[in-house]
Amino acid sequence: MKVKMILPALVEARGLSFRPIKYSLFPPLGLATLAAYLPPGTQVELQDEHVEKLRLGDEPDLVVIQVYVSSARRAYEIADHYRAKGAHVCLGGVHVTTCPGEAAPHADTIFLGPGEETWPAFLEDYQRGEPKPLYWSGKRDLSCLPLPRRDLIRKERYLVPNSLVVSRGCPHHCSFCYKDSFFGGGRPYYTLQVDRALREIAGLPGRHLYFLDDHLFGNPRFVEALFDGMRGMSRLWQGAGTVQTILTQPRLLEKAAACGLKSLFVGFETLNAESLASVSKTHNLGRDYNEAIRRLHGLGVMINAGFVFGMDGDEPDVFDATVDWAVEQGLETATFHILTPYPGTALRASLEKEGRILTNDWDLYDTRHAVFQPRRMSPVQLESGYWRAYERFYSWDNILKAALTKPDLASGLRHLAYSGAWKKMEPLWNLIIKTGALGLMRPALEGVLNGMKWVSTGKEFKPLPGIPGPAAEAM
Ligand code: B12
Ligand code: SF4
Repeated sequence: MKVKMILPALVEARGLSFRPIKYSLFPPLGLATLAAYLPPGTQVELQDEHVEKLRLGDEPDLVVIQVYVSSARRAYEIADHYRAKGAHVCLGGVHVTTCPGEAAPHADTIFLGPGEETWPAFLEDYQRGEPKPLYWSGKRDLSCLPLPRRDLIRKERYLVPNSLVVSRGCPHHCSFCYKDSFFGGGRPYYTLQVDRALREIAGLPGRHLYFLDDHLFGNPRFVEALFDGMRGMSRLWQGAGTVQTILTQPRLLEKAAACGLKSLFVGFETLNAESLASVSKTHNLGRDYNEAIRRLHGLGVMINAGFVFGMDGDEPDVFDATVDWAVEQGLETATFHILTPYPGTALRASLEKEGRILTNDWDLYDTRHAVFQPRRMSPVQLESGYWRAYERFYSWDNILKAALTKPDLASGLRHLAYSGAWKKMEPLWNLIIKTGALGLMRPALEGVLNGMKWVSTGKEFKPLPGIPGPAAEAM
């Protein structure tokens, strides 16, 4: 059996605002996970259109396509192409789960929800010659999860090939998030077994890891055991957590830093309490954001702050106010989004009820476009404010100002290097990607994360004076 697995590129990939480095960060982990269930002897190829040109002249028996909202159009194009050639086409992923009626005409089989249960069930049916048109994941269990087929990933095309997930979903229920629509009708949050997670980590080469879990700290018992197991593995890692965890789980945070946490994505979303309440982000309400930042910085952990613009409490001054605060706080990087009512979310249901959805063109659902009518500004103000926020936050003036908030030279330099490299070296990144030398940049990334220290001697490594940081054994 010949199987072709495809992550189609989003429309932006062919546009002027495309940033190749953003799409050369992580490999298609979901597809690599599904590939691990294929029977021995299967001929399988995995292609990610963000980093390579698709070869569409082949004749696979089975085609597996992962569909995100902003790549749906392209995914359907590819699906139609292979169906016309007689392949059995399977579509799955977040967008298929939330818009099954739209996806079904382009597929022989669609999959709703995570694939760990439905995909092996389909494979059995397919091999018996009785594949069904739809599979829905009700049981959610990762106890038999095989290791992803990383051998199918072209590692040289990614800056961070060591991405992994040790849980699925999230215990919270923010109204704009994909989570409730994707995991609806079953367990909304569950984890791997600690031993299995540690086995996967131990098998990853190099030092750097990136946990793509929505909320790595969602199950404190699980994650504490994971961090204990990671101590002494000499890892440097990044991941995502909530303000609530940072403020209420100090021990967990210290353990995270002790086993190599270097930078955390934190969903601050907004400084405006009315806005937080309007999207049911209740676990952020009333929290002292400044204190959360002090704690992370105190442990030597850099922050990638997530902000969303366009919520109901937002006025036109929200962009400048957010950026000014982020710079004052010395946040290293920030990711701004325009609030986007993805299909299947509670946010979309309420905006639809109020007649505020402006377009259903999924190409524009990329968090860069205003696809709904904001309450206290115009869509044009929302889009231009979003771009201004990026421009201002990543101006050299503000990068420097934020770096100067750091208590010592080394962490100031780390801030400059990390922030500058991410947004100010675009042409250089493009060149590096074109020449296929992305892998060579990994030691540089590790060095910057590690406080501008490029050469480490494993357990003997001592933190530079003045850098508060993890225990030496974990560096
Ligand atoms: C890493 C990531 C990225 C990375 C790269 C993704 C990649 N190379 O795969 C980058 C940074 C490039 C990125 C970009 C964007 N992302 Co993104 N991203 C993620 C993130 C955090 C993790 C994805 C992941 O690896 N999950 C782990 C693996 C194991 O799970 P999985 O990929 O979902 O695969 C499982 C199932 O979906 C299913 N499955 C998937 N496909 C198929 C196919 C078949 C046949 C079957 C049976 C099953 C199946 O089985 C897999 C195993 O269970 C998710 C959030 C999340 N937790 O999913 C958001 C998420 C996917 N991103 C999202 C969005 C909106 C975007 C952007 C549009 C936004 C932006 N401005 O950045 C862009 C564009 C994406 C695009 N290409 O169209 C949304 C998608 C919403 C939607 N309704 O589609 C998500 C859900 C987050 C959110 N904001 O709500 N993203
Ligand atoms: S905390 Fe994050 S992942 Fe969890 S529901 Fe809210 S937005 Fe989604």
